[in-house]
Amino acid sequence: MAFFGLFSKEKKETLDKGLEKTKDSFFGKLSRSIAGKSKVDDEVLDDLEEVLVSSDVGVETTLKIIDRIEQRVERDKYMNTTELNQILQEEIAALLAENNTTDGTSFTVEGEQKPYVIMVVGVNGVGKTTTIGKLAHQFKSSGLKVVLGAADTFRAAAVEQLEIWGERVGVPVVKQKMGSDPASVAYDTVQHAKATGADVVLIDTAGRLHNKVGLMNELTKIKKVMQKVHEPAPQEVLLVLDGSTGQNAFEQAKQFTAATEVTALAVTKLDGTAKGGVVIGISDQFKIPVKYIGLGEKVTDLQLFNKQEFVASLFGKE
Ligand SMILES: Nc1nc2c(ncn2[C@@H]2O[C@H](COP(=O)(O)OP(=O)(O)O)[C@@H](O)[C@H]2O)c(=O)[nH]1
Ligand SMILES: [Mg+2]
Repeated sequence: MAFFGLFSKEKKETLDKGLEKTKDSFFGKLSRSIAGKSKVDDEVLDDLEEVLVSSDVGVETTLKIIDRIEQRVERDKYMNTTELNQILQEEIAALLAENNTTDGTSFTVEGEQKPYVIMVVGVNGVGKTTTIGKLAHQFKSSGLKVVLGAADTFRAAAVEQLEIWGERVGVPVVKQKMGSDPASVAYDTVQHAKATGADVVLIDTAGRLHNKVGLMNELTKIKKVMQKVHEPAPQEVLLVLDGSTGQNAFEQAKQFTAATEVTALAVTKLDGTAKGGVVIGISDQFKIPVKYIGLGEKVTDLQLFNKQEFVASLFGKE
């Protein structure tokens, strides 16, 4: 399929498999709601609206999609319900394309700003450490020298978990003992990266959103301290969101982007959930690009988010 270009067969299979539950749930609801109806009329559009909202696409994005389809029905006069899938796919793809963000491209980590520091933030359990491990693997595989910083110092297990990823992927992990100052760990990590000529630094952080001011202060402090060793750091602040929490992920994105400057988003755990529609809403509603999607627990289960591939997979025939 020419559309997928260099998108490998294996990656497409991971994406298709990861989105299976979302797809089954969405099209199950959709076909039930249009059963017995031949024409796309107001009633069908009302039902479609409900299907989209209940699939975690989000109210605002749903309204935009319905509006587009209404305009098309207006233009084309008569629209058969059998055409609805195709039209829905086209309109969702067109809507997402309007959001002018880079698509399916990685961070540009090469160049003078070495090391390229990516600070990873998000609440506990969303998949930060796992995403860091997967990212480290991708960067290393592309020939870059990577260092990880264990700045989630609140739980002993957090440091250990990052070390396990470091060993698995074959990249060094800079750490201190549990309970030490996260900013100090971040400082050491960037310093280590500079001394060893590393290209990429990934900083793991603790996420305690229940204290917004505290979190904001802590993230600001980590940034400032890193800047003492390396002025452009952090070049990216990657917010990780758990896609399986649906609208909750949306809320977290709102709160975090209000609390600190976020430059990119990763939406994890899309496998095993029917709430994958949330990626459509997040991608539409936030100016910050969704860079990565998590589709499983394996090291290879992290993909660059490509809107067109995502929509094509969601609507793809089995
Ligand atoms: N199925 C699935 N599980 C994931 C994914 N990303 C992370 N996880 C799991 O989610 C749990 C929490 O991840 P972790 O990286 O520890 O989250 P953190 O607290 O934000 O660092 C772990 O059991 C991970 O294996 C994903 O894309 N898919
Ligand atoms: Mg962690």
